[in-house]
Amino acid sequence: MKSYEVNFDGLVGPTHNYGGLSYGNVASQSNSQQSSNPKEAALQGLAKMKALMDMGFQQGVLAPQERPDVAALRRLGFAGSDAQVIQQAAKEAMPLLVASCSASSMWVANAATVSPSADTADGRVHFTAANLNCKYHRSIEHPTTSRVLGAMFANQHHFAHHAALPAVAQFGDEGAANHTRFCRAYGEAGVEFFVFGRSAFDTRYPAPQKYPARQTLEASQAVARLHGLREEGVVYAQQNPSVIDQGVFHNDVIAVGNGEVLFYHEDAFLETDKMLAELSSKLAKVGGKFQSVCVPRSAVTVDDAVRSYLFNSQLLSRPDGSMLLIVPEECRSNERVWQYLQGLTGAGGVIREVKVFDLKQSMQNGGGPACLRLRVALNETELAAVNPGVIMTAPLYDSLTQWVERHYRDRMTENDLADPQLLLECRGALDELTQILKLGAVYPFQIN
Ligand code: SUG
Repeated sequence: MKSYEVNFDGLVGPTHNYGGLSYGNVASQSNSQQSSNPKEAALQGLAKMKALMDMGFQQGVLAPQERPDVAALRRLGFAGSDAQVIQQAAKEAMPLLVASCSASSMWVANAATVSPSADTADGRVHFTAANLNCKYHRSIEHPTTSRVLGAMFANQHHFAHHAALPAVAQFGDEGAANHTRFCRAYGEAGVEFFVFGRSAFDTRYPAPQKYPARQTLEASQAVARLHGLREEGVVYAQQNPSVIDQGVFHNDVIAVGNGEVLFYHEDAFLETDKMLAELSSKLAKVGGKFQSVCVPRSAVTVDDAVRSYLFNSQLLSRPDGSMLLIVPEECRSNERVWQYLQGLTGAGGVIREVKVFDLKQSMQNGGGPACLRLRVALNETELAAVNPGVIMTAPLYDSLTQWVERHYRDRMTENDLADPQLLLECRGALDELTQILKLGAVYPFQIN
């Protein structure tokens, strides 16, 4: 049976702004308070989806969330009508209003961890929504994420959904940003690679000193258990704490894998050789031949990687078995990174081509091409069981582009977030979106 990797990209929400909310994420902190352009952000994301679809890749779309999240503000004690809640928060606790307005659900690599049916004990595709417990503005995403994923992958015969892990730092879970799957073919059993930043219960593991390690070993292990993965099909590795302290807040900022290939920076992991050997032997047991492409620090420094997002690229398999790397424009403007990429694609190795996309609006908050997509490996039958409303087609691209043009503002600052009119605009837009994507009622304002 045919199988595919389907990339579901997060559609940027109408409140996209630079709130400076993510300590440890260099771009988020350094662009704090700048004015953003939500319309441009959404169109840049849609252009990437369309381009990948046009190249023949399977592409889907994941809906944004209701923001401002008035219900979250009410839980923090703000009261009255919706407009009063927003106004009171703006007056008394602007950072909380900003957090409740973040469009951060667009980085859907953090929405969930997904295990394909070939890896799981019950033969279904398993999803665990990520609790994103490290940052308040992200921790409020998972209930809606679960409803949206449930509406997209609604067939219980093929899809199993797990609620987010307990919402405490010891089970901090950032979803697929710290998870990669290696396989010979998408429909065959593979090896799932979980990368954690620290252990919450075992003090023998080192931890970063400056910035938080968002993903714990115990969270990764819980996800593997929930999904029914075999021990022989799982590898755990620790991120190098010193790269977290240099701004690598997720592993997908320093490594990306696809098929049988891991593309990573020399400084990305602890005990790299042991980890590579384990990946290689476990993949061999399921018929795969592991290949690693290490980028040496002498060619690209960790700082270059953080600034350019070289590794936050999408590594995609082409029909001839070679691979294509989708990188952000920032890779072309970094001389060392661009030179490295020229050498890489010219060397006759597996990574043969690089395509550049302008994702500046997202990049300025620390989200590159890979952050914007959730990968779901599906066989033909499973793909047919996905809600067809969320699969990208030329007409859907047109509808979504027109929808963005109709509803999105082209400038957003902190003052705009305090405007109660914004809430009404967003709800109107999202109500229409759920019809376009055939999701049914998924937002709090549609349910309560
Ligand atoms: O969680 N930025 C996101 C970026 C997530 C990138 N995702 C992956 N690497 N997979 C984060 O730090 C910034 C929001 C703000 O500051 O307005 C933010 O949430």
